[in-house]
Amino acid sequence: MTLILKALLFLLLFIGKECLERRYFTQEPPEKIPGTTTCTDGWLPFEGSCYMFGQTAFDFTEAENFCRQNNSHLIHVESSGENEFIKDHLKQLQLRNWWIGMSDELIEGTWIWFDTKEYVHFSDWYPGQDQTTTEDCAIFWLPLAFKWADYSCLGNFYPICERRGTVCGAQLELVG
Ligand SMILES: [Ca+2]
Ligand SMILES: [Ca+2]
Repeated sequence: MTLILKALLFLLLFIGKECLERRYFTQEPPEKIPGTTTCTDGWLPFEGSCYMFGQTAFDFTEAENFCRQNNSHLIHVESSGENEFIKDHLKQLQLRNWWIGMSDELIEGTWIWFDTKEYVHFSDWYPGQDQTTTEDCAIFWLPLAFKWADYSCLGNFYPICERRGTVCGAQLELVG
């Protein structure tokens, strides 16, 4: 295989079609490309992740399953930037409560991400809304401007699914 063919294969495998299209076939200035998150249709990009806002209400377990069927998980909110971005977006949607992918079912008051079992570090609880023994799941709570509240995992709310997006730019530097 010639060097050129190998280089082309590398580009397609490691950068992906969407990045190439953005890089070479759009009018966007090249300096805006690095770090841009690309998502498939219907998913909202933000800082390396893609989000999908479900249109059917589920209990917590069903909501997580819905996300898994869409190659994702219920949202992990890991920074104030991510939290504010999502809350701003929720204000533009139909007014609803939305699941966050965490639980304190195993140890009351200790919140972990449901799929990875890792500790939750960032939080945005409405005061007093994280310590209820009968409420082991959490939502963006509409009446409190989407601050977080614990709630029964059997509640019926809407899923926000999150998965990794394609971040264009970094790999291009290696080739170019
Ligand atoms: Ca996240
Ligand atoms: Ca609890």
